[in-house]
Amino acid sequence: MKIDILTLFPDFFINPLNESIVGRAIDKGKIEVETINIRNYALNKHRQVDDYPYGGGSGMVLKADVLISAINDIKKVNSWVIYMSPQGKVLNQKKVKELSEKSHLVVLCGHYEGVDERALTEVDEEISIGDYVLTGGELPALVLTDAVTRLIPGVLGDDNSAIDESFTDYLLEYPHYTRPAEFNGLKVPDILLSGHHENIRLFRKKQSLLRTLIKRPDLLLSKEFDEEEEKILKEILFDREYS
Ligand code: 4HQ
Repeated sequence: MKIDILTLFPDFFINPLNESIVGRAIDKGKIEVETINIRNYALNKHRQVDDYPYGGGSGMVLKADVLISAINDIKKVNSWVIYMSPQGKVLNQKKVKELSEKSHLVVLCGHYEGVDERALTEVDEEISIGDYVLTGGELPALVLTDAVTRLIPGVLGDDNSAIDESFTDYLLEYPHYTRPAEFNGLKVPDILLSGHHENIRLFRKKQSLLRTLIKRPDLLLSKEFDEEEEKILKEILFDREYS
């Protein structure tokens, strides 16, 4: 997987991409990330990338000719061009999975008031990271890069099935504990100390379902339940344990 990020602020990406899991994925060659300065594609002698909006108003608009020559220079036959924008579909784990299966992503980061609408003729998809307004598309591009990177085979572990997808998608994580077994009178649930792996797995799944029901019931609208999850939900609903 290669991710090309088109931005006016390439320096924005230096530290975040060299830290932790994404940094290691780049070092191990699992993913390649390149930042490309939009200004490299400025056409006129002033190296101008933006201009005043027709019709008036505040802020500057990134020029369509500059953006289109940048995108066309970078994109190949199998590229998927994304524009980070609050007008896009809000990113979720299903979309992240879909994007992680592409071979080349081109991510356009807008700034100021945004981009000349005509630049979107070269964009395959607009994606938002949430319903709030940022100063630019750089943080959204980093969010997308991070979420996609962890799904690339070999990034989190040797076996990507270790990230049990049907389980993790649209369910909150179960509670985690580490030593000591008792702290300020608060005990780690006995079952986690039992060594009974199947019971532990079911306990965690039930905790995930319960937490999602209570804290983020909206997530369950996007979720497909497997048989085991339906069984656990019935146990919860009827306060009963089936054997
Ligand atoms: N912006 N999700 C305005 C965002 C944003 C978001 C990016 C601000 C684009 C021009 N992008 N620029 N939320 O707020 O993706």
